[in-house]
Amino acid sequence: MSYKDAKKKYAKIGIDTEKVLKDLGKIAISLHCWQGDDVGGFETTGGASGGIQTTGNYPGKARTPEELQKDLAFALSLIPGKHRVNLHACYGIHTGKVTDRDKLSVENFKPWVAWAKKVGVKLDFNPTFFSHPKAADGLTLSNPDPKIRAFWVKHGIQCLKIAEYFGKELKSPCSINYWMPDGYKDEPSDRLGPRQRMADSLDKIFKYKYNKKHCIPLLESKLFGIGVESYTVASHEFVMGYAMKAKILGLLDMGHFHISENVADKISSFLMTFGKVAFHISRPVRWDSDHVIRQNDDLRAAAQEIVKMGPENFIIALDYFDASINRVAAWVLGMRNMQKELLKAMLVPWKTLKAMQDAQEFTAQLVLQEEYKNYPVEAVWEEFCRRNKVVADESWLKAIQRYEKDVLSKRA
Ligand code: RNT
Ligand code: ZN
Repeated sequence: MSYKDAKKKYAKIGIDTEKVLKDLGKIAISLHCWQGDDVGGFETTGGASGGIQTTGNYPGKARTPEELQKDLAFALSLIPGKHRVNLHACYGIHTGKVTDRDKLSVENFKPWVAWAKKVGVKLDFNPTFFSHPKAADGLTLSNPDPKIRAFWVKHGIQCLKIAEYFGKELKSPCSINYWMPDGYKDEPSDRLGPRQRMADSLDKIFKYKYNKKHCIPLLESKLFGIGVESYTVASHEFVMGYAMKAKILGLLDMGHFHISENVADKISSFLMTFGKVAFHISRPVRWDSDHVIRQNDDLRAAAQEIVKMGPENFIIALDYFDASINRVAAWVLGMRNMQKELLKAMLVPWKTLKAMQDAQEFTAQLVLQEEYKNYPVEAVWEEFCRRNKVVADESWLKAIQRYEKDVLSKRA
């Protein structure tokens, strides 16, 4: 079906596809740098710790800041719209000796800002509370050793300064996400103490008077990690409570709940509590929380909630890592999948369906919810890509394969 015909068909159910195209173009998604090198970073050569793991050994992983930046820019060229790039503190750039985490500063991130300006993206940030000797026992901000806690508190504060710098330089508030892997493999005897220490450390970090115009702190919860199966300090309840009290935003990661929980259902409550919702788009598969996202029911449900509650009220970031496939393809596919689900959700007449719910017309509601799934989304997607000068169909894979041959395969 042509875009013109699709436009007419959607108009009949009260949807203005021109407005949809404009609105979709306004949604900036934060692309996670860590898919490009298996959460490696530029400090050590070891893999990630803290209960997260990237499996696979696909050739072509980015080994230097230049390679990562090149891959990111190439991925962005295959994704419609303007987006953001999400950095982790372990991606700081060091000349000579590596600056330790408690001393990281804007100096380590100046080249990233220069790159972001050149490519035309905004930046988001994450302190890195893992892959470090002082996180070797799996405890950072909740560590029983006050010296180790103090080290990580300093890291948390330095990162706030870096986030402020990103926001100010790039003229767009930088969201800075705090995720601490702290937890225990086996049943702890004390569940309260670590949480009290964690809260105390966070208090110390957020005592730093960061400029709210330039950075937005987020706090991410988790259920369990690999090797941290029995107890996570920053659990969902901990995060909800702490974030509310500290007046920062809680972050929902789609991979951090029991497999049968409906994460999309949590969004409306989060919005009521915080006024804004920070979201990590991911896909849990059994005990891995971070597979490449697919256009599945979970993603659809999340996108629908985002659209219904106003995308401007959301901070959307991707979070997964797969080293078993082409890493650049993993980025592009995830971004396009997210955009496609947002588009599908925008092409549903929610006003009509909500009215049916309130009038208790459940038969009509069910029938239409299903029938609308087969409306000509594809024609609108093609138009969106055409206007953004990227290919709409799967031929972007050819570009990836060429890049793999010309660039990635040469990285021994
Ligand atoms: C881990 C969290 C966290 C990380 C990144 C690398 O389970 O989801 O967001 O994936 O910070
Ligand atoms: Zn996450």
